[in-house]
Amino acid sequence: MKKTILAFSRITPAMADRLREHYEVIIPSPALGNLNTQFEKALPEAHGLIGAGRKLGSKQLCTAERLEVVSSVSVGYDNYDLGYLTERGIMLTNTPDVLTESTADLAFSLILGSARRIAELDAWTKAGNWTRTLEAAQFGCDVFGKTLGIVGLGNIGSAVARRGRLGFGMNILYSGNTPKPELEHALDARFVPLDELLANADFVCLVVPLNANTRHLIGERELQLMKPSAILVNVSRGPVVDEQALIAALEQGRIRGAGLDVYEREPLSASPLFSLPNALTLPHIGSATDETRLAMADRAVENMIAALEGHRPRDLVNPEVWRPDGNHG
Ligand code: 8YV
Repeated sequence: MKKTILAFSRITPAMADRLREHYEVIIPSPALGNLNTQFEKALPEAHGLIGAGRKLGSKQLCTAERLEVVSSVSVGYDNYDLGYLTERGIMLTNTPDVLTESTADLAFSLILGSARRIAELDAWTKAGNWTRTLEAAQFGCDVFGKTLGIVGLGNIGSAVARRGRLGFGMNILYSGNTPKPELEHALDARFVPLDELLANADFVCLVVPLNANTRHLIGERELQLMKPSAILVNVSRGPVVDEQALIAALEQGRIRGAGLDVYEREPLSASPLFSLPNALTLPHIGSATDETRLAMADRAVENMIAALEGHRPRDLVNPEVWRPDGNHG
């Protein structure tokens, strides 16, 4: 009998077709009624779950008795209760590497977009305001040659550092768990404590995973440490920043601006951020390019097939559950 895969968010038709070559595939659809009800009804049948952007832990998965693998179409896996999955011997896979460059591109878009006030001035031009000379109060700030502080020098952080150093002649500071001597050598990057980074960077770019240590890593105290001329960029996860504290800092002009792709609650609606001209707000699009989403989809499907066929998936987040005899579930 074919194994069953249940999608817990939209998956592309190409992903569905590839999975259907081997498995029964259930994709909840708005045309068939409530999505949650469809998901919950199908859960006890599912050997594999695939998707992104949904919290999955003991509460959601207690009826998923046959579950062998959760294949997440994302690099971050803060939505999943890793301890619970591991305890149950359920594999969790993600899609690292393939979104590194597009997310670093987006971080740089936010750096440049905030520094040069791109969205604000685009709206100004389109509103027909360009009948008079731009005022000095509308000027941006330089990026070239400034100091870029990267919080979390993993794959994405390193890709941001490369852009900053090689493309924009920036001085690179970074903080995190461990120094990366190879990058220090290649990019002249300097490993410093977070407080030192905050006090010296013109741009602070957050690229850490969300976990108990990084939740509200940037709060009122940290924002106070930043230069009034500095810009905060977040392409990691919203809860890494205390959003209320950030809004207060932006309202009071305690920092120059913020370029945000992620928020404490997503999707973001009716936020004070919307009326702040010094906040650039994007709808979580770090990996949202045609090429990257395709690559993420392929990787997630490959991980799923490997796991269900008894091969070790390439991107296994919890290797301790791997049993070479393929005796999962
Ligand atoms: C994903 C992300 O695109 O990969 C991640 O961790 O944050 C995003 O780039 C999103 O989770 C939807 O797949």
